Amino acid sequence: MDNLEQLVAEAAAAFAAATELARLEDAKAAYLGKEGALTVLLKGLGKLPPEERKAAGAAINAAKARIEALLAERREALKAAQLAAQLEATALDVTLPGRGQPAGTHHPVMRTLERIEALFASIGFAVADGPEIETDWHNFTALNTPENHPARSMHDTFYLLDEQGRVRPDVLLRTHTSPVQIRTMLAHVEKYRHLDPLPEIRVICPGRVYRVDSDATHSPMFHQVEGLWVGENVSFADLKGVIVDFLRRFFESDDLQVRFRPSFFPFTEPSAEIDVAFMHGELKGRWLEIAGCGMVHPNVLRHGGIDPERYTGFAFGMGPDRLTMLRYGIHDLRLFFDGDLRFLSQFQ
Ligand code: 2NL
Repeated sequence: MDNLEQLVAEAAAAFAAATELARLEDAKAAYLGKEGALTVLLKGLGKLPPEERKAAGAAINAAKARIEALLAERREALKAAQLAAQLEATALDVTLPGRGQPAGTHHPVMRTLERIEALFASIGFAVADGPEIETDWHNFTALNTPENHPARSMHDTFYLLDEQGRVRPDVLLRTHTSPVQIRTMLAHVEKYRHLDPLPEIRVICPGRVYRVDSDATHSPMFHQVEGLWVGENVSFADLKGVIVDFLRRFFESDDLQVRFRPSFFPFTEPSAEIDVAFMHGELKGRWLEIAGCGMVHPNVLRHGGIDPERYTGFAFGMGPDRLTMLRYGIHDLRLFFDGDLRFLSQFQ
């Protein structure tokens, strides 16, 4: 019987030493399995003298029951520990404050565009947009650009490829937003063909444009805003009034000096470059080129379906990227397009 006490103590120690359920089942086999110590003892009962069998059988079964109880107890303890560890590993503290979703903000160039749109809206301009992939006709031909003009070369303009990877000479990424104004004129004359005279066109066209050019002050994609006013008696004096008023309001400076310098564009005649001189701040007293403008060339009006003998118009184009750089004192254009939040989040 001391042997049985010893066996129970051994089993208790073996079960306690098992720290995983699988090891515990291994330990069980040594005592309760087919070849286990207790099974062997029970099988051996038959060899005992009959008068000893009953007592020995009872003692072995009592020991077996104790071992089974120890096993069950250890099994429950290990299961509970395993569950506790699993819960701990996957614990989720639902009382922690959320990480939150930062609200985001408008891109500085978009803020400039919205400002420009609001100022022109206040004097009766609509906003129009159109495709960034354009035809050669809308982007160049309709704008009176000569066939051999350098802007039409692959050095300056991104052309699209056909299925065989060959350059398509007739489809390109627009190099300015002027094609939107061509489309606006064509749609306008179609819509109001029953009206005489035609209602005036007053529209600005903001959007992305593309040129083969890349350095600190040029990006292959940049923004442009063009404006167009067409009517029966639209003059260069109207052009000057609209532009000067716009620039003074845009830069919030009533004494902003504005200068119109003769220039050339294929799509306007006469044409002018617009310079401004700031009277305050970092740029005080310096003339800076800010936009181009002119009276719409008769050929361009004609391509827009408008009779240049009856109607005149002025147009202008400016670069909101550059205007944004001036407004915020930024010296590298690429910062606008790198998508670096350390830069962009400064414009809240
Ligand atoms: C510049 C110069 C300019 C225009 C754009 C235009 C559009 C039509 C007809 C005539 Cl549909 N002209 N646009 C005219 C003069 C200048 O842009 O320096 N842009 C950044």
